[in-house]
This record gives sequence, C-alpha cells and structure tokens, in this order.
Amino acid sequence: MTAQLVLSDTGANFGTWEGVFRKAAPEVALVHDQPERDLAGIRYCMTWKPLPDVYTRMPDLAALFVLGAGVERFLADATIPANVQIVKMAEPGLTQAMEHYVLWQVLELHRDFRALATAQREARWIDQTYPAPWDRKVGVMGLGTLGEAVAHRLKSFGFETRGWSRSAKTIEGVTVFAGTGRIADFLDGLEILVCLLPLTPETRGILNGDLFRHLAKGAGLINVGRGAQLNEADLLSALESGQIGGASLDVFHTEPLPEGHPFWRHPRILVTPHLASDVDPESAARAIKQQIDRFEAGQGLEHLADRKRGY
Ligand code: NDP
Ligand code: OXD
Repeated sequence: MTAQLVLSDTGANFGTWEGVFRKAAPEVALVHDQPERDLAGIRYCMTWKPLPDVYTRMPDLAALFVLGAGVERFLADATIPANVQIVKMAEPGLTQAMEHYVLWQVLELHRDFRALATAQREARWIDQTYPAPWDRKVGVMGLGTLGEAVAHRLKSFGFETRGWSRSAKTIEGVTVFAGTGRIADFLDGLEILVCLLPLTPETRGILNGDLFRHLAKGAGLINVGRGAQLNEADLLSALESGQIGGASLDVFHTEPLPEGHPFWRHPRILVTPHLASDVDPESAARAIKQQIDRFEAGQGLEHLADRKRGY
C-alpha cells in the first residue's frame, strides 16, 4: 500500500528527496508542500523548516517526522495540534556521524592537537606526553539515541567512560549516573565532558561555571547539544583561569555564530558550524517508512518526543 508523506521544508530540494524515496522507500509517495497547498487527507509530514500554516493545511496530520534529533522548536510550536505525534529522527547515518564527530574531538583534546598545530606553525619540535585512554576520564551528558552510541564508541576506544541521563540505564563498560542528585558524582574529576542533551528548561545554561568547577583542572568541553546550554561568559572565564583547557563547540546561542564573536578566534576553542551530524537521506527514508509501517499496523511509533518531558 502506498502512503502519502508531505515534504514541507523551505530548505529541502523536493526532486532530490523524491529520488531518494523512490530508491530507498518506493512504497511512500512524497508530496511537495507549496504555499497555501491544500493537504487534507494526508496523515504524514516530514520537515525541518516547515512552510507557513502547514499544520492548518494538514487537518488529518497524525505523525510529524522531524528531519533532526533536536525537537525543541516543534515542542514549542503551538500551531501543532496536541494529537499530532512528533517523531525525533533516529537513523544510522545521523548516529554514526555524531559518533565520528565526538570521537574526533575527544582524540583532539586527549592528544592536545591544538598544541601540536601551534608548535608546527612556530616550527618547534616539542615533547608531548599523554595518558593511556583508560586513564582519561570522559563523560557524556545525555544517553539517548546519540549519547548512548557515543558512550559505547568512546568506551570501545579504551577511554574510562561515564554517562549521565535523567533515568537509570545500563551500558556495558560505562559507569552511568542518573538524575540531578548524581550529577556531581558524574562530573567529579572528568577530563573531557561531552554534552549531548536536548534543550529543555532543565538543561538551558547547564554548562556553566558551577559545573566546570567539578571537572579536573584543564578539562576539555565538547558541546554538540544546543548553544543555549552553554553560559558563554562562564566558558571564557574558565578558559582564562585554566579550569577549562579547551572547548570544541558545534552549537551556539546565535547561529550562524556572529562575525566578531570571541569564540571565532579564541586559541583554545575549536568552532564548527553546527554540522556534527546530519541525516543521511536514504537511511532517513528507510527509517520513516518503517515508522509508517508500524503506525499503519497499529503499533506505536518509536522515538516519540514527549511534550511533558520537553524532548
Ligand atoms: P534523545 O531524546 O534520544 O536523548 C536525550 C537524552 O538526554 C536522554 O538520555 C535523556 O535522559 C537525557 N536528558 C534529557 N533531559 C535530561 C536532564 N534534565 N538531565 C539528565 N539527562 C537528561 O536525544 P538524541 O540523543 O537523539 O539527541 C540529543 C541532542 O543532540 C538533540 O536534542 C540535539 O539537541 C542534539 N543534536 C545535535 C546535532 C548536531 O549536529 N550538533 C545533531 C543531532 C542532535 P533519559 O534517557 O532518561 O530520557
Ligand atoms: C539535530 C541537529 O537536532 O541537526 O538533528 O541539530
């Protein structure tokens, strides 16, 4: 049976996505949203940057497939009816790209490649020592689809790995702490901290001076969650005092990061333009097709955003 799926996105190329679905999920017929188009009767929509009024023009919308993992904009959008299920993207391309990005940054900080790059620019042949990975304490905040995979990956590269999430869970080889009551134990003496939390009222500003004080002196920070989780002034002070030794930042309060922002040229900050991971169109198409099959079979959708929890 062919299901219709609306692509409502101001930044996506419809022809490209149509080709992707034809190849990876031919049972799903993609419908091109255009301004003011009547989409009555269609139950599924996928989007990252929706066209105006799409939810009003889709009175039969049942499931909204977000083309990304962070759904805070959608949860805050009062024009999405409460009965519409909002689905976070979870597919192997997005997950593996995040594993690779975080591993890259952890290795960068672990081996202090910034010092090596500076030494090369100055033609200095330097000595450098570093601990074995099992003596390097690395922690991941947020153990969802992405954070759990990242924690696994870091463990498989030998790091002493901890994780922190809202609810308790078991990840082989990783010491997991759950809830605000255990955050100090999680942070205690960490040398590299990775943030993979969703943006919620609880996580806004969580990366601040109070938190940095729990880390080992000179710790590395990797923020791939959301920019609003970081207190930017506190990071600059912590870099100044040496409490934080280096930061790798992919997400920012204002994106694109404004020209003239101190992060751009800070010698201990590596800036990447919110590209840590992105969906792989073909595996995203397969993931959406599987979800539609589940829905049509009367099974629950997976990776649902929860309006009450905020992620
Ligand atoms: P999930 O929703 O699958 O997981 C979220 C995790 O955070 C869960 O483990 C959850 O705990 C935990 N969490 C939420 N709130 C709290 C809290 N208050 N205290 C402790 N733990 C908390 O999300 P994903 O793994 O798919 O994605 C995570 C985030 O990564 C996205 O929301 C997005 O902001 C960011 N992202 C960034 C990208 C980039 O390119 N930079 C790309 C993709 C995503 P529990 O398990 O108990 O529910
Ligand atoms: C996402 C993102 O949330 O790209 O998927 O940031």
